[in-house]
Amino acid sequence: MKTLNLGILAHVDAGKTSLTERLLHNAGVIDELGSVDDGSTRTDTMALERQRGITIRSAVVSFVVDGVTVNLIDTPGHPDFIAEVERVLGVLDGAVLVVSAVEGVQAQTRVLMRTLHRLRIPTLLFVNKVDRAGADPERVLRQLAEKLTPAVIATGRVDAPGTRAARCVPFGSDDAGYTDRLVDLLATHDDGLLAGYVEDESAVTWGRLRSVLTAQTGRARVHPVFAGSAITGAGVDALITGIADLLPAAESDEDGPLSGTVFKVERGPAGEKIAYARIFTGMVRVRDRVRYRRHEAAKVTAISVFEAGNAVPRPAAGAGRIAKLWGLDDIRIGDPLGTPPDRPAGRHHFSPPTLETVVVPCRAADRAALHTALTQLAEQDPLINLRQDDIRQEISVSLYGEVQKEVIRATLADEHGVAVTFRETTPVCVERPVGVGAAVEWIGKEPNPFLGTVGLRIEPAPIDSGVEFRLGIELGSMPLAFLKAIEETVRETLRQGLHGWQVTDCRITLTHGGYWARQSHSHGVFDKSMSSTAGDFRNLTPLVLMDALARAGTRVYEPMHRFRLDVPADLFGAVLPVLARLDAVPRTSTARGTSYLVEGEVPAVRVHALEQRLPSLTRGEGVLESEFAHYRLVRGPAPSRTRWDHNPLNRKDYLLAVARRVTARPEQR
Ligand SMILES: Nc1nc2c(ncn2[C@@H]2O[C@H](COP(=O)(O)OP(=O)(O)OP(=O)(O)O)[C@@H](O)[C@H]2O)c(=O)[nH]1
Ligand SMILES: [Mg+2]
Repeated sequence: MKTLNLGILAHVDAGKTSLTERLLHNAGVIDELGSVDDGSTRTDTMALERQRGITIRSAVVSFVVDGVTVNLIDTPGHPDFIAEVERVLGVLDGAVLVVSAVEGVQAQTRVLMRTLHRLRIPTLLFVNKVDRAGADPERVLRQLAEKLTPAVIATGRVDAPGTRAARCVPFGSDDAGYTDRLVDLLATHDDGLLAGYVEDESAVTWGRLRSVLTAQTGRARVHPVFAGSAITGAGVDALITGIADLLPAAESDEDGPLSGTVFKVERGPAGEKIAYARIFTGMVRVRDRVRYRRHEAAKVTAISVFEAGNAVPRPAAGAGRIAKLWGLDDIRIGDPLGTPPDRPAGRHHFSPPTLETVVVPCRAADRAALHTALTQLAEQDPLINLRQDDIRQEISVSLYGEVQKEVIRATLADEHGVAVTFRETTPVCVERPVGVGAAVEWIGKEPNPFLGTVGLRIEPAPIDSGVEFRLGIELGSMPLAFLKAIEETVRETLRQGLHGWQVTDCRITLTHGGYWARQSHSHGVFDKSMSSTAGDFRNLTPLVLMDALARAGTRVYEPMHRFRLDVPADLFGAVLPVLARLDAVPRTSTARGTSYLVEGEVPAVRVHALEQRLPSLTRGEGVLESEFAHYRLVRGPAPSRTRWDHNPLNRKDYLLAVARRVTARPEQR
């Protein structure tokens, strides 16, 4: 049987979970419709999700339509949980992007569509909530074309929108307006179609149009738009038909070598680790030994596969499937199984968390328990990026926002019995090199205590280009293991620059490399004191790199959000001084009827304060949307982050020696 792995994505509250529930119901998987408002849906299963009525973790359920098993992945819409969406993107065959017929295109809708587009994931759009007062599907359709992509086409019309009686009527082959619009859209990527249609309309059959629509949807060139209501069920059958007809099921080569990706990790009732993996090719069987990361092959002890509703135990899972795997104890999110799939895993599609905070146990005795609990949370959510400061005995986590903080607090209390508070949220800054800096240490020369020669040059690279590592020496001039050790260590070292922040947007060139070949005494025993090892390069590289970085100098940049703020016109004057106090910079303000739309930038760390001030400031009418935009140079003294140093002694002595040399030769700075 074919499988289609389908993501349901949207801005928060657009109705993803309600739609998932409705799809399961209409597909005959569940008899009774659960509701988000009662906390009874199949996919919001965490206590916190049920209490708060928002999705926090992605969840998988499935149904069968026209002989295709559809694995539905319901994702969270709140921007604090965007990491959950990120992990899912790499395993999808298609997506449904949900947009509310009342609110229309929202900040996260744009972010998600951009990403789906970039990844070429075939996507249908669903205009939900047509039954709600204020629903205006026509307006939303125009917005989709203006704000998301012109390559959209409505597949039907909505009668009586904004009422419980709202109905969706699909366009048929007899609707000339629809066929004209289809031809117009599809001809952009299919010259033959337009020529044929111009010559003889009747030659282009309905069947041909449908098949071109399917092909172009499958290549993510066009996006058919459906409309309906997850609550009344209007339009949902048409959506199910669209999913089955228009989205491409997974190619399933079960005979090839095993290749898969882990996109979710959870703990079972007995604390056992369960990995959710999408299998791209081959097959995984119970008792198979599978390879992931650099790890020795580990044994799969049990498998469940999603079939007609829930996950059911099976002896094997083949290509195309999503499988739950037991037994892979140290598996992590993003790990490839077997041969890494073509799709790049672990790449970031959204911006990383821009905030961080120190987690403080209420009882000092809970410190160890807190560490264990946070380590488990980090398995499920690696982007929280746990960091431990051994000197201050503090643990800090990275965050997208305050809601995530609250979820962490509640999870620690409910699931681990650890009560915590948080220090003030601070921004996660980055450092960029100012100029070019180079340094080299020679083997056998003071103060280099290691058996290796390493020379590195660091220079600024374009914004958003990340870290590029280049070889300035011949590839064959050093053993590959040493080169790899140097590159890995360079990337690791750059996680903490001169001020303790990740160094980015730079190019590092290995300018010198040297080693002493494996030496043996006459009796053939390996002599460590005369032979270079990868360890020498791992130890030496940070020293040389920090030396080069000190010469280049760095500047610290803080994360900034782009915001759109809709405020009642009469309160516009009162809002501006508040924006100024929060260090927000309004760039444009446009009058729109009875309201003003202010757009500008605000430091990421101030977004929450702005959100909190808004209701009282605007009689509850203000609407704020914000998303990460870029990093801005910090004015005034650069904030420093405590260095979490793995090898403080070595590095400190060395850096002191370097510092003395650098100050003695100021012309090199
Ligand atoms: N009237 C109406 N209300 C809806 C519809 N779909 C969802 N809702 C309501 O909208 C609210 C949010 O619905 P959810 O299904 O939780 O939305 P979501 O997109 O899953 O939200 P997050 O996962 O938190 O991003 C709930 O109160 C639903 O009852 C709809 O079609 N019509
Ligand atoms: Mg939800």
